[in-house]
Amino acid sequence: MFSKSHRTAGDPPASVTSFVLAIMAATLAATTATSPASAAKVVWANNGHAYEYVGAGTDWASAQADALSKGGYLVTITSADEQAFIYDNVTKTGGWGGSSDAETEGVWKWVTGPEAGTAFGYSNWAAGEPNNYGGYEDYLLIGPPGYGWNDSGSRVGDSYAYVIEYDELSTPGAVPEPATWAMLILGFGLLGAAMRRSRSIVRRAFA
Ligand SMILES: [Ca+2]
Ligand SMILES: [Ca+2]
Repeated sequence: MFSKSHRTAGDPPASVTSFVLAIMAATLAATTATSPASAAKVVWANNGHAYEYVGAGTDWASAQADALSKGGYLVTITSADEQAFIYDNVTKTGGWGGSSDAETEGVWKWVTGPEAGTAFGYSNWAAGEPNNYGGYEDYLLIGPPGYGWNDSGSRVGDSYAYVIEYDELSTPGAVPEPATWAMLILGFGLLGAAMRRSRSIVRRAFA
């Protein structure tokens, strides 16, 4: 009797422990495998940033609003290497990027992300661009490889895909979503209860 209880000191019943751990492991595995937010993101090892191509066309302001709502920003391409990575891994057709000359015509700068307010170092304008065609082109539209960047407008009909850049998601999908946290908290709670029950069995045996 005594030796049997003593053997379980500080150690919850194996069946309960393994059950709880199985719930927690399954929850983590399911999140990692099925998180839709991570499916389209690609991480560039050079800066740890994640890039996401959104194929649904929209105007520049709506694209930036969507990027912000997701915790990112319209992409800022500040080196030939970053441009090459995007062409090779994110999109070959391009889309809106985070630059504008809306504030002062002809003065292009980054207006999104950590580079907001800074002038271009690297640029990839297509031949003859930016040309402010029609007098209304104030937003950066990344063109395909071999062409380059164009300035485009934000009128109805100026509807394009876009690229979102994320600074904080060097391992997208690794951050458990709220439902997962609830399951993990439940799991830890059950584990704690099992351990307390085990200790009370031991105390009763000693009493
Ligand atoms: Ca960037
Ligand atoms: Ca243009």
